[in-house]
Amino acid sequence: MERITITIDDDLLASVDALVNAKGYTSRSEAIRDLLRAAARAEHVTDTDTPCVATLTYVYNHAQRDLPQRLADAQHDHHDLSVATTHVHFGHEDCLEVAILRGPAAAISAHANELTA
Ligand code: NI
Repeated sequence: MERITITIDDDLLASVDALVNAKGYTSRSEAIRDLLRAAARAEHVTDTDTPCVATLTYVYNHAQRDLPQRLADAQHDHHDLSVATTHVHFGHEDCLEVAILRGPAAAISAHANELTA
């Protein structure tokens, strides 16, 4: 194992310490190693054609011009990835949707990025 030095601002360091306490890590190093492993794993998985299932949850304002139509168009363009979508009228203008997706990891990741952009 190598020792490295990183520079981090006070607010972010406070978040790391809160995480250490909440999850019971024995040190900041252990918490940061875990976070880096998870990030590396996620990056690796989304870069492949590994078959996967995913849920994507997002909230949007249905009164925003073109947005509901653009979302529906994106979903129809990738109907092959879509298992089901649940729509909840979350407020007077806000809608919450949970999309259940299935397909190659890279395609799902790209579609999720498109939906949430
Ligand atoms: Ni709605």
